[in-house]
Amino acid sequence: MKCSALPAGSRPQALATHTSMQAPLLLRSLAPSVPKLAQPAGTPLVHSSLPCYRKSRSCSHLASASSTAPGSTTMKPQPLLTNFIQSKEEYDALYARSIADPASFWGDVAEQFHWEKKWDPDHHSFNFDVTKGPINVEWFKGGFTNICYNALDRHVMTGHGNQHCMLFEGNEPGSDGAMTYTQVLDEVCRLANWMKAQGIGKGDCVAIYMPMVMQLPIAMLACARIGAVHSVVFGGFSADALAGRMEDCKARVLLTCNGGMRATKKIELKQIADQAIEMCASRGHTVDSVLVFANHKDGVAGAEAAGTPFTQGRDAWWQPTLAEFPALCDVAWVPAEHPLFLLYTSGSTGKPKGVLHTTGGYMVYAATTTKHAFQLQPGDVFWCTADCGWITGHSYLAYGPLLNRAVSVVFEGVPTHPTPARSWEIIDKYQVKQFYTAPTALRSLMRSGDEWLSSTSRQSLQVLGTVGEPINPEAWHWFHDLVGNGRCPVVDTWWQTETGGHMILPLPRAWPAKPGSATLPFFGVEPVILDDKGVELQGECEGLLMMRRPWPSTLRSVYGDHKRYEENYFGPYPGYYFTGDGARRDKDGYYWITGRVDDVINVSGHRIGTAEVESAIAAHHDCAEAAVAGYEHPVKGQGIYAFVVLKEGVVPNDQLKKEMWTNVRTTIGAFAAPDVIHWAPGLPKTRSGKIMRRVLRKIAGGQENELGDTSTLADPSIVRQLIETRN
Ligand code: 6R9
Repeated sequence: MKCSALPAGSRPQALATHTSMQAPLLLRSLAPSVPKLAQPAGTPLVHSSLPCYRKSRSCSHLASASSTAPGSTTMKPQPLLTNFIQSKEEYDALYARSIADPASFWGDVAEQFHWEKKWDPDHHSFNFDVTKGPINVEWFKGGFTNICYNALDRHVMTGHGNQHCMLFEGNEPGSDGAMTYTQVLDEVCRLANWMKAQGIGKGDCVAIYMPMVMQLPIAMLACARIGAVHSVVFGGFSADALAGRMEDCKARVLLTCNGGMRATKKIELKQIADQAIEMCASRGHTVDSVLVFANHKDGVAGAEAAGTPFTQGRDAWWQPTLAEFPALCDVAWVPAEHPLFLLYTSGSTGKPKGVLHTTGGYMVYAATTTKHAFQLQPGDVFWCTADCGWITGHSYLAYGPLLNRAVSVVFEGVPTHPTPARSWEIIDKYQVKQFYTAPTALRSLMRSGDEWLSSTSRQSLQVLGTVGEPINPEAWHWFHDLVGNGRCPVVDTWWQTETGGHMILPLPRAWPAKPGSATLPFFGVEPVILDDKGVELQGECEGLLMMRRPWPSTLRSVYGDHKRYEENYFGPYPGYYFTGDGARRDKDGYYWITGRVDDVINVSGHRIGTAEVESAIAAHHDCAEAAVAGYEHPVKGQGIYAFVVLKEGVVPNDQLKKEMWTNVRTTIGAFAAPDVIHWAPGLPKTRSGKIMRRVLRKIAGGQENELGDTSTLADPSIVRQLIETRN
């Protein structure tokens, strides 16, 4: 990995001037315009004139970053949550404070970060009740900061530039690399400067479509550095899905890659990206600039020789292009509520929603949960196996670990390649202390046999974590007893794209776990269980999981559709955020997530809306109607079961099945392809024409004895026909 820095003292090259600055995009309107920072007499803003990074190398600026914030002349409160939680009693006391006075609680936690300007004393406000006006959430009002500065510059400035920031493990054993904090900062600055040269500024949206290489978190950080808003699209999404997302957020710049290997499969990302750009163009949206990282052992030459498509004038190769840009770039100080990123996620209806997170609250919450969930200390080697295309990769591979000055492992491959011992070998190779993965991955490794663990020690491990779906007790025990040799707590973290960070989880060694339960809420999180009439249940109970108040990384909007945000999350039960999950609370107050209560399927920890799969199948000319349900799957958690009604006269056959299956792969991505296609004579509908999904779920799961009342169906006989035609 070549990441040379400019020699100390050398002058940054002049940046290209932008004669063609684009008109401000919509996102800009979400953020208040940046006022000139008030500068109280006698407290000079150290970072106001020179590029921050350049200063970061100057010894005269090694003073504590936060001491430069205006207002810091007064006595500083003691930062909160700097030490790990030792006991349930300690947690109880802090939790009570976080609920009684959230503004002062999170204000004290936020003291650990650099704020170019401190937040106002009354920085927090919210409304969760649609009947009382627009839904809004605000944290750290009045404060200005930058998450990239906090994740990188802050550590370089305090003398940790030579510490590893990321360790890269390629698809094939032996292909690896590493970057220090200084090297990452250099690369981030070069990329930020390139984006500025494309006219990208505060509030502009940049699309990122890359495999798991270090340049993916780098791309996210570079956007954040200049106040641009990133929208990472998972590399497993199809051209259609990428196009829809780029169009929705009006991304003019795409950061991508020639491709890569996943196990033995070649992924041609650039080809897919090109198709997506064409689709956008045909619908009137132009992507002007594409930066292509050459992910090949022979760099650009190798990627070119492998036939990567390239459009002159629009495309540029990452490595040679960025080498021309300076490794110094000013930080854009943004208001705490400035948009940081969009991440599209599936809901129960309509197209995927662009979940919007903002800067200050997300930063404080992602960093604090990372630290306490995993007892993470600076310099720890932390491995989160999630892809940055999902929220887990955002919060716990990129931002959370780097904000804590950890060493984050970036793994391009899959845990079963070349053998199911790969994860354990990587843990030993890098002496990983915290390992965070998904139950589906554990189940698949468990099935491969315990013998794959025997050649590794995994002695470095201290904390194990899971996310994405409920973990079955068997997998929990396998993880705890075998992978962690019974030494490491297992942290089952329940949270969502919308929550930005962990919500319910056991803090390691602070209270006893119960396999399958995420246990207790994190600080500031107030879960409520409602019955379906909206009545709050107390004590031991089961019902709908809601949140009574915001936490700092609450989603702030659905991009471009605040109404949908209000209706979706706050409409069903005014006064609460609706998670879409069901939960049970036991006698100890522990929460047990029972799964989605809406039409979202969770396949291998990936959320897929039934509506999205249905519309991809229904796009086939021979399909009259389709309905999709989830069913229990031994490895994936849930599988996708599609009931398909063919048009009159069409004879069902395997070729048709294949075509419909392919439709889903090309519209959404391979991970959403149905496991079962059932040729259905009809669908169970009420007299008002609503599909009775409860019945379909039971049939898909083979639970025909638990169908419940079907008397309200327009044609109750359809149920028997469906059971008979199931193969
Ligand atoms: C982080 C993430 C969110 C949905 C969520 C729930 C399920 C996540 C879980 C869990 C039980 C856990 N989920 N973690 N269910 N136990 N520890 O996965 O975000 O992709 O938005 O999915 O995943 O159903 O509502 P996202």
